[in-house]
Amino acid sequence: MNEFLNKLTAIVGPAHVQTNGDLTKFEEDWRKRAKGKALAVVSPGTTEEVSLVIKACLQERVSIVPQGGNTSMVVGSIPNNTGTQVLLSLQRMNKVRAIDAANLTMSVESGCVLQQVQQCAEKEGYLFPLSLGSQGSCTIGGNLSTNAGGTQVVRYGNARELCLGLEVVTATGEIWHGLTGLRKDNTGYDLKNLYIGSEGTLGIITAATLKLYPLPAAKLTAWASVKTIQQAVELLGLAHKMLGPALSGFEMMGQFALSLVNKHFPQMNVPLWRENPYCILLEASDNESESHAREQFEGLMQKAIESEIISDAVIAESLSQAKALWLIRENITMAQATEGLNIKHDISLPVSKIAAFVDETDSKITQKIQGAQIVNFGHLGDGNLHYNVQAPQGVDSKTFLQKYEHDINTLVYDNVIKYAGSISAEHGVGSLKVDTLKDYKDPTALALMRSIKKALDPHNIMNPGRVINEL
Ligand code: FAD
Ligand code: 2HG
Ligand code: ZN
Repeated sequence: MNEFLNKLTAIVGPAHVQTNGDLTKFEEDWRKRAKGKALAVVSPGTTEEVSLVIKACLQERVSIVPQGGNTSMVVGSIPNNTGTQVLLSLQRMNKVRAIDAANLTMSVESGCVLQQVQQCAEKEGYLFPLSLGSQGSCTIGGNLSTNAGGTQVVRYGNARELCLGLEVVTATGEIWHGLTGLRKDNTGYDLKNLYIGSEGTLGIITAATLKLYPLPAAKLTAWASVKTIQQAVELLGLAHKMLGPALSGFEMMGQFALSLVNKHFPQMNVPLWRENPYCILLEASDNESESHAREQFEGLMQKAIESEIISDAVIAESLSQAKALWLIRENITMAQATEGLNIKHDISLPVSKIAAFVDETDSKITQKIQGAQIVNFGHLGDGNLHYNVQAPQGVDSKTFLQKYEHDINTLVYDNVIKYAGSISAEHGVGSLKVDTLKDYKDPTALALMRSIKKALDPHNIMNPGRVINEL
C-alpha cells in the first residue's frame, strides 16, 4: 500500500495526499449519521491529475469516493469504514475557466462553490439561478452529480437543466472532453445526462458549462398564510396563471417547521406562523421593470385574498426584507438539526395529489406513533416535499430513529407510490436509500441502471454501494 500512496503523492504532490491528522470533515457525514475511514484523502488540482489518480486506483482496484462540499443529504460522499477507499476531494479544482457572454454560458471547474459561481455570474451582469440552503459550501460538481434542485426550479429547472456540457474523467481514467456550450446537439446518446445525477458512481465530473440568464430587473417576495395544503395548491395555480413565467419561487412551510426556526433562531422574526397550519414563500422575477412586477404581484395577492385562498400576507418592501424571509426558509434544516435527528423524506408527487397525500400520511403516522411531530416543508411549486418526522416531545431522537425509522419509511414511501410519486426528488439515493430503492423503483429501470453501471465502471471502483448495489 505504501507504494500505492507514493504513486498518488507523485501525481498530486505531498501536500495533497492526507492520511493522518483530523480528517473528520472529509470522513463524517454533516448530519453525523455516519462516519467512515479513508485510506487517504487525495486532492488533485487538474483534470490530468484526476485521470492519473483514477488510473492508479484502477490498477490496484482501490475504490474512489468523490467529494465536493460534503453536504449530501443521503450519506453519499463519505468513505465506508474499511479504511481502503480513496476519498477524492475536488475542492482544489475551483477555477472559473471562461465566460461566453454572447452564448450566455460559463465554464467552471467542478470544485467551485455554488455561491462563488453565482457571485461571479452576477459580477458580469448575469444570473446563475441554482439556489440551495447549502450554497456557501456545496460545489458545482456535487450539484450536478446529485442533480440538485433548490428554490428556483419552478422557473429555471434542476441542475440538469442548467448544464450544457461536461468534462468527465471516466472510471477507466479517460478524459471525456464534453465541455460544449451547444443548445442543440443530436449526435447520439446523451452522455452528459448519464453523468448528471449519477452521484459519483460512473465517473468524476471535473468541469461543466453552465447556462446563464440575464439578471432580472426586479424581484418581489411575499409571505402568505394558508389554512390547508389545498389552498396552497390553489395559490400555486393562481400564481402560474397570473404571473406566467415570472413565477420563480414557491415554497411551503408547515407550522411545526416554522416553530423550530422560531425556537432556535428567535432573531429571525418568523411572520404569521402562529396563525395557520402553513405559510407560503412566493417570489416573482421580472425582466421588464420594478413597477410592472409590483403591479402583477400585488394583483395576484389581492385576488388570492378576495378569493379567500390566503388569510393574510406580507410583501417584502426592500431587498433586505426579502432576504430575511428567504433566510427563515433556508434555516429550517439547521433548526431541525439543532433540535436533534429526524427521519428525512425528500419526496415528489403530482401537485394535484399533494393535499390528499399529506392528509392521509399525517393521520397514519400520528395513529401509529402518538405525538410524532411532522416537519413538512419544501418546494411545493415543484411538487417536492421535505416530509420529515421527528420524535414526540421528550423522546430521545436517536432512540426514536432506531425504533421507528424503518417502519415510518415504509409507511411514507408506500403512500408516495400510491399517489404516483418518487422517493427521492432532489437529494439522490446515496447509501441511505440504496436498499429502499430496490423496493420502489421499476425493476426494468433498475436492470438498465445496472447495465449502465457495468458498462461505464466495469470494475465497480466508482463510489460502490451508492445508488445501486448488488451488481
Ligand atoms: P457532496 O455532498 O460532496 O457529494 C454529493 C454526491 O455527489 C456524492 O455522491 C459524491 O460522491 C458526488 N460527487 C461530488 N462531487 C463530484 C464530482 N465532481 N464528480 C462526481 N461525483 C461527485 N439539495 C437540493 O437538491 N436542494 C436543496 O434545496 C438543498 N438544500 C440543502 C440545504 C442544506 C442546509 C444542506 C446541508 C444540504 C442541502 N441540499 C440540498 C443537499 C446538498 O447540498 C446537495 O445534494 C448538493 O448538490 C451536494 O453538493 P456537494 O458539493 O456538497 O456534494
Ligand atoms: C431544503 O429544501 C433542503 O431546505 C433540505 O433540501 C431539506 O432538511 C431537509 O429535509
Ligand atoms: Zn429541498
